[in-house]
Amino acid sequence: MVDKKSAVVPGVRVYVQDKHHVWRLATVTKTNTILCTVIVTGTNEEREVKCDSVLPGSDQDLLCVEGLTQLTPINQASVLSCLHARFSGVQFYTGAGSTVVAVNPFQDVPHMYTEDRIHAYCQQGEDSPHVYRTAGEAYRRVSQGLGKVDQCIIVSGESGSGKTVSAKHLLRYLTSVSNPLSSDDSNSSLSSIEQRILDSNPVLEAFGNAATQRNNNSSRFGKYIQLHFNRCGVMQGAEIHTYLLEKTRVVHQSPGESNFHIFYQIMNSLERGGEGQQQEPLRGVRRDTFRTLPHGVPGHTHHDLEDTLHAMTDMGLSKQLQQHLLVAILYVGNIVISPIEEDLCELLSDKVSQEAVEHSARLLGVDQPCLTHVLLYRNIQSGGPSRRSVFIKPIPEREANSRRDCLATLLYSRLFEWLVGFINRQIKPETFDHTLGILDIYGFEAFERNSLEQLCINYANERLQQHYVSIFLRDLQDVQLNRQTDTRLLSERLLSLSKSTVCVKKPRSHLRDPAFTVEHYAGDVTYTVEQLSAKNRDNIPQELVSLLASSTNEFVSGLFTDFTVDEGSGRRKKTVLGKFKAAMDSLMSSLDASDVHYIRCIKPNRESVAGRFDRQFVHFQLLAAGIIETVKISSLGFPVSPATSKQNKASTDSPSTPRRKSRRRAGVTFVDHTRRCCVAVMEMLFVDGCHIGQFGNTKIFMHQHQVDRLEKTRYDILFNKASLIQRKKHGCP
Ligand code: AOV
Ligand code: MG
Repeated sequence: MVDKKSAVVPGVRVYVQDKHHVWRLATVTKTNTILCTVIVTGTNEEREVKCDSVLPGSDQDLLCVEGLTQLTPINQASVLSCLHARFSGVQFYTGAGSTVVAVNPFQDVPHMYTEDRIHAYCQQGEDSPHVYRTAGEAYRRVSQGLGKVDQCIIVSGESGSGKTVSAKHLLRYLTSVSNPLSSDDSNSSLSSIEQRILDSNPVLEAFGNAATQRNNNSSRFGKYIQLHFNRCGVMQGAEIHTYLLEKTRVVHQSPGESNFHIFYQIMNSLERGGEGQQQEPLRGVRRDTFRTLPHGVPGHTHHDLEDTLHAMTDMGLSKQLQQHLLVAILYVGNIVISPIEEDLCELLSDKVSQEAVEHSARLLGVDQPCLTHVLLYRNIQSGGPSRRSVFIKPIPEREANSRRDCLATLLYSRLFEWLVGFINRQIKPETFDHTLGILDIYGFEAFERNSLEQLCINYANERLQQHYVSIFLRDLQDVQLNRQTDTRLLSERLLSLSKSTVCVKKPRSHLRDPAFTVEHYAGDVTYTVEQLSAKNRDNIPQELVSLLASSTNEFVSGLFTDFTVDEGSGRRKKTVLGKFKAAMDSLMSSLDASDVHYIRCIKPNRESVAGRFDRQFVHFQLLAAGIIETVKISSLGFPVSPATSKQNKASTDSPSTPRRKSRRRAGVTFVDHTRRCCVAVMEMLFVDGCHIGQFGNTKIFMHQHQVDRLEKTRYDILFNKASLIQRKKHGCP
């Protein structure tokens, strides 16, 4: 793997493959053309390895390298070892060109997220890798009208890698810096908008997150929050877009997993004598009253509900409404259907099931016999539109069970949609100029049994990965103009990472059901076919919707008055996957119209514990995500960022033609003059003697870290003066 065999000579440091450590640093002691003998660093262990199996080693103190592009050499072993060294040194963020690699610490590191740190990044020129640096850079561009102006920060990584926590820190930074004056006037309406945006987080997390095998607080929906700014960079509000809530979790959880947090929070509160506990439908209810609440979430207490309710109250949400509806959903889950004969069934006559239908009907504001009827019978329409008649037909047990589950999931998903709409009405501004989006979507998942939910989640991750790769491929084309390097290999490798292959394989022995396997960029996933197409069709019986729309509970009926069931069939029917794909298309268009910044989250171990860096596991994530290739591309030189608009080009291009002409007339070759200025600036800034970049006719080609430093210096000089002038000019406070 070392490019030239001659490089493997005695005394040279190399990385050798290792079963446990993946790569280990070693020093070559002897060599012939095929084999070499090495001593593994830090041990006396001598090994004989093939010369073409080693990678060039690093002599650097890897902990000191803040940016992976500064590594010499850059390869999978040095990147892995650098992240490992930094993790051991409690440095969880590392730069990778304009991307920040965030390794999940799995422990509280409060010193990393203090107000002082925010201040340091915002005002004092701190630029070590951090989510604050990324947020600061995106904010700088949106507030100064640079690049494509609209910005987006994509937080990606596998389940449990730290995306949601990172997104929260990004949001906190942005709400804090976008309106520094609001802290002087806590009663200003602007500060309350920022508070409401922050409050939306615990509320949506309570309703949309759950404990899975991978993550105790796993996001079960995708979230794209677009912060809205005026031209001065003052936050005006925000809009939240959500993607496909995993609604089936309301009625079914895989072994070891839980229902959505909000249910446990309510149960914790009621069990401790919380509000509502004395009133009839809620009297005496406990978590174990309900079939769909398998077990509690470790680490969650009734304080969580207090937090959620506090945030809900702040936003003007009535807690009573949700509490009753949520308990109704749980009671629906307790209804048991029992077969009478092949095509006929009834509600089980035991106490639990009878109470369940009674309480759910009452809490939902519908007639109990009507509720029972829609669960056990279906309407069949016949005749043309003018002479339509309706027949009532009993349904088999399996279908009745699906109807019961559909009732619960429909209620929950409508409630969630309503909640998002409510929050948006609270935070959406009337006018704004630019947006800065934060995308926190569910991470890649591969369980024992995977169904439509995982297919959608993994499809979303594929699309994001393709987007990431396409940006770097675009960059690579620019680099090709600049350098004669082995960019073909890099682009081939990147392209291979953005393609997934569907191959239908035989079901594995322990899976009795038919299955197919998709070779995703982040690994193979086998999806069971059972229920997949039913879930994809997502048929919602009209009778259920009509019943709920006629509820005497205004909140419940309000959820369904404008709700229309998609009655299309065959090709006309919009499937879940079809709708999800359309949502992803629209998201990608929004990303294409923005400058994109990346936070790539890495999970250091599968057990989610502090202090453990599983090199194999991290190595796999680095390779799958294409991080090594993108670090190499960033290290090859420019570009600064994917943006290509005029303003952005101005930072790397030399002056425009008309100005050049007028200077020529004055007898000065402007190009030369500009060149000298540029060289002087570069020499002044990069006194450490490192390479100052390549000068072309109209462009300077720079290393990413040089660009970062230039941008930072420019920002530091301009920030205070320019933003003050700009604010005054636009009449901003
Ligand atoms: P995810 O968003 O990437 O998973 P989370 O952001 O929920 O992952 O992180 C999982 C857990 O890791 C959190 O609950 C924290 O305990 C811990 N953690 C993450 N980031 C930090 C940090 N910066 N400092 C301390 N602890 C952290 V998923 O939603 O499952 O894809 O779909
Ligand atoms: Mg998450």
